[in-house]
Amino acid sequence: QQSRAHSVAIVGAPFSKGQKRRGVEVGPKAIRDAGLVERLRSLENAVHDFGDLSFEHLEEDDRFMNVPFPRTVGRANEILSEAISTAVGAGNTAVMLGGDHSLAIGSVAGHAQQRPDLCLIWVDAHADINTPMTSPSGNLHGQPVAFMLKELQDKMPAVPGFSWMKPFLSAKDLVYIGLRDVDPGEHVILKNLGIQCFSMRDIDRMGMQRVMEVTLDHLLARKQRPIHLSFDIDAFDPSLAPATGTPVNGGLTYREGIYITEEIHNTGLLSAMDLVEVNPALGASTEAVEATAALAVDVIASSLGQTREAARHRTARPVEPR
Ligand code: Z70
Ligand code: MN
Ligand code: MN
Ligand code: MN
Repeated sequence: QQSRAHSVAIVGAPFSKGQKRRGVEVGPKAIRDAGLVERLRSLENAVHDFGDLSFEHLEEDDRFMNVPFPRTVGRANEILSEAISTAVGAGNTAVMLGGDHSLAIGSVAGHAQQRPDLCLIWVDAHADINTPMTSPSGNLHGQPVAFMLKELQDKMPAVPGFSWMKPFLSAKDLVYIGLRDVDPGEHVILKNLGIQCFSMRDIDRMGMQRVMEVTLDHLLARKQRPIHLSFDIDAFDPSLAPATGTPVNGGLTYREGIYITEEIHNTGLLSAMDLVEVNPALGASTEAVEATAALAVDVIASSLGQTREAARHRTARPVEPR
């Protein structure tokens, strides 16, 4: 099944209210401008570009605890969840282009509506599992996983804007890769719930090949099921992905990042993915922004069948021996 073409739906989510820096709402445009659609088509995928969603700006949206714009973020995620649910329900592999990582709430929730048995691979420098009580910043892009987990239900207050959703994911169905900036409250949650995490230190010790073996075994050994990949570009080292809001030194190499996505593609189970936190306003130069967006395209293409072993051609066929 490795060579079968996929039907891919691209959903742009130009949204930034899950954090405080402007510019990440231009991420979808930067990733498209870097040639995403053409690249995916060159891999023999049927590509349906749903365009960019338009999100409402809510005038009345007071802080909840220390969380800014809760209703605006909640409503954007509700809209996104419907788009992803529709895209997956129509038989596509959904690709959500962020936007900040708060959008994973809607993306994974919409995916789970169609595929309740999904599992989640979260590639990020950060765990994004703060609750409004543990969050040092209040920013919702540092909290999306807490909204998803059933085990955190009694630790989560009723954040305005999120009454459309219920927690739907079990802690055992989640694996983190690339962590290196975890808040104290997050660390307590990860330990208490026994979540499978591979920090950059673990990657240094084990190597990425073993990390992916254990990851896929953890999630799939009992039964094959759909994978949601939520990929924060800041998982990469800032030298590779400078145009992002919260760069943290000591990140993934290009080869480690692409190995993750190749292994996920090879399962044949990727059902939806996010590529978030590309912020074109934060690169030091045009080149820095373009390099970050090009890396995002490589991550998505590799998740959807681009290999380092052999290029694919859309029309050319192997020459028949005479
Ligand atoms: C911090 C917080 C975060 C991304 C920063 C940072 C979270 N743990 N996530 N950049 N993508 O504010 O909760
Ligand atoms: Mn394939
Ligand atoms: Mn993140
Ligand atoms: Mn991050």
